[in-house]
Amino acid sequence: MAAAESLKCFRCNLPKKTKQVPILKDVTAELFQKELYPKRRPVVLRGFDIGDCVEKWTTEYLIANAGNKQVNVHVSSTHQMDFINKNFLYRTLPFGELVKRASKEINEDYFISPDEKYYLRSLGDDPRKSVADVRQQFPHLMKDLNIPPLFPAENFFSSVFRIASKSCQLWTHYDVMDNILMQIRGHKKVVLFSPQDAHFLYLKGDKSEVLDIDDVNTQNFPLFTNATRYECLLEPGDIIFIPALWFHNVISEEFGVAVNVFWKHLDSSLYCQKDPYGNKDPVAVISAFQIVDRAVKALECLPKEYQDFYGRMLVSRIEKKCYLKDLE
Ligand code: AKG
Repeated sequence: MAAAESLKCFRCNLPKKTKQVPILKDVTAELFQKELYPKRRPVVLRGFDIGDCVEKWTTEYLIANAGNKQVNVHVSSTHQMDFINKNFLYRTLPFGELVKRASKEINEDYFISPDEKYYLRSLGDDPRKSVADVRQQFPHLMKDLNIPPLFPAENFFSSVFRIASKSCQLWTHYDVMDNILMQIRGHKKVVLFSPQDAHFLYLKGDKSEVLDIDDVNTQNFPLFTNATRYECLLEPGDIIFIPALWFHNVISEEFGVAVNVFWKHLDSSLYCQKDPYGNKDPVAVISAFQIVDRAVKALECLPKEYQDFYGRMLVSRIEKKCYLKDLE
């Protein structure tokens, strides 16, 4: 009985619907651009030639070819990184030392504890001003990586190294630009949620407050189970296309090395111009948020039940005018 109850309990805090992200083999760049990209759905491309990195990038090779470069790393005592409550430290390490430590589960040299977890999202050389581009920052390694021509070269925004200890989990978030994530070493579980499910995800800015998406606290997050979960397991050599605004959460099943590339899908003028990380909402959205804040403030002079009623009217006005009608 106890076992049955715990099984029931385990099931009822998972999303009601889970779908697999399609894994397509031997898709050409032309087919991707013509047929898949316009659908704006996540898809895994398997068998695409991303270069020799998949065979060559052993820990020793990575250390030998980029060992001295200083990188800024997230270090955490737990595998589940939490940006909202910041349960990690930022520390600077030479790239080679990061690779050495992240590829092991227990380290002699550490900041918090021997089993601490490391996560690198590489930045530009001047993080406040310049955009990350692995081709400039790691030239000796990047001769082994082909960035596939899946988007117009002039729309390129940034390319970023993602290096993670085994079991490291990155919080659920969305990006404002289109993105391909190329998995080079290790397997990575990627879970995605559609932008249309944003209201089930308990957002703080671009991040979800729900950290443990595999065992959700339904008391704190009762609506989360209504979100449809899309998932896949990336193998070395796989590319996943993550369209802008699709939420994603990743878990590295082993020591993981990946590179992702962001590009602009909208006209350049629509993006925030001073945004080296490429994670600010489009300019029009920033002003829309300010207008909504003003609208909410304007209602504050009314009693609570009037605020509730007119708040709902505002929501349905936005729903009527902005929501897409023909959703799957
Ligand atoms: C992205 O591709 O935007 C990610 O957040 C990927 C994170 C990772 O692979 O570690």
